[in-house]
Amino acid sequence: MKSGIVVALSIFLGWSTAFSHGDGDGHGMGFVRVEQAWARPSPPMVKNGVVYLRLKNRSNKPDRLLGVSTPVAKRAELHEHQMKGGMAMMRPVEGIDVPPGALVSLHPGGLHIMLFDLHEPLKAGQHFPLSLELTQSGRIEAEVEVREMEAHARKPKGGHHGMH
Ligand SMILES: [Cu+2]
Repeated sequence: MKSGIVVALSIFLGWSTAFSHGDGDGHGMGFVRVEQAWARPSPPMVKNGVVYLRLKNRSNKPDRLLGVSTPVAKRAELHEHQMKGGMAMMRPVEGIDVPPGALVSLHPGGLHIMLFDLHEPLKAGQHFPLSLELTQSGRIEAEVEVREMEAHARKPKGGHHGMH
């Protein structure tokens, strides 16, 4: 019984190590990986920005995103969008759960990362670093690409409210 558990654990550890070696960036402990991090360009007078990304949990342990920070903004918050009385509102969330094996998507109209007090406008083509703090994975460094949203990512009819 006991040896069965040890074998299973070592298989899991070997598996996760193999993956973290293939990551390229090799940051963090390799539980959760950041994919497709991007931000919209910000107009010159707008001091806020928004970041979208995907969190892939390759482990069998639950993880949770607790917070983010970046040198390009004074403050960053985890937000979610909600429909309230037919209007899209957003509010801060304390954390974002990343269950074992899950791919959690932060995308327009849903969960997102809000940047406050940008030091400079975000320009298309620019890249900037983003630090993510998770309970299991610890600190992960990601790179965010500034770009326009792809046409297929959103339905053409807007009715979009707010600064996103
Ligand atoms: Cu927001």
